[in-house]
Amino acid sequence: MTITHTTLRKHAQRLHHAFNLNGYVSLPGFFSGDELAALQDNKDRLIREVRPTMPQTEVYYEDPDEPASLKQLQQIWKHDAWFGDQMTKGTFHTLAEITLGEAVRPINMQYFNKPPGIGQPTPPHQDGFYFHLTPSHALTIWVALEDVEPEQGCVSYVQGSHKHGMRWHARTQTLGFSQGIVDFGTEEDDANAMSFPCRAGDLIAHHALTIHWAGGNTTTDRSREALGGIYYAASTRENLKAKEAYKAQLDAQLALEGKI
Ligand SMILES: O=C(O)CCC(=O)C(=O)O
Repeated sequence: MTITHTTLRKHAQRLHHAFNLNGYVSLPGFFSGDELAALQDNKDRLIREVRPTMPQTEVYYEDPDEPASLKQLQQIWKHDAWFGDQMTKGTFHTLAEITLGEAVRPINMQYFNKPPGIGQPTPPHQDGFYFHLTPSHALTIWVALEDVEPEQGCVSYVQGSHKHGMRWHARTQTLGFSQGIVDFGTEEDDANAMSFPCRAGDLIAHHALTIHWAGGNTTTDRSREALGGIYYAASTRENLKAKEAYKAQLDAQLALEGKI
């Protein structure tokens, strides 16, 4: 059964505690039955009808000349009312308030895919590096839209890494995940790595400082579709100048490289 606002509130204390301890929560079967089917149908409609109307800078392909290589759609909650409701009124919002322990601001909802054979790995990173927040207190939600086995590129976390601050990041060649942790792979990273193969409808969610990554899609016939949601804790302050400067620089660089 799909998880409701009431169920989340009933278990709020336990969820908040697990999130603080581990830097993530894993909620298998968050969506099931009709609600999962609605999510998948609306994702198909989004790609078919809304994608062509979206700005180029919010639509990423593995290969810009190949429409079937779609890998990311940004800000879908602003481009589509159904996803807008999911973001602002759905259970994601309640989960964000519970885990972060305060009111939240919805920031982004994204569609993620790793097309078969060409879907690139997601480098190890901390989302807070992109957010420019003080303090770095935010939540990223990730929902599998189909079954995801390790060979399709499932997400992994370093358990407890949210307690150890921001690591040094540098530019990677991965479109949509342009920054990676430079010294990733320490003994502590390896000892605390947790991998999350998922069934369709499973949800995982992590703190802005939790180190995470995903493999590439090495299959020849399976996609790896997921939905992401980002919420900032209401008490945080955003350094908008730093964020805009970063985005303008990245967009210019990606355009020069012919990636967007
Ligand atoms: O879907 C993926 O490969 C990774 C997603 C991710 O890193 C994120 O949502 O922060």
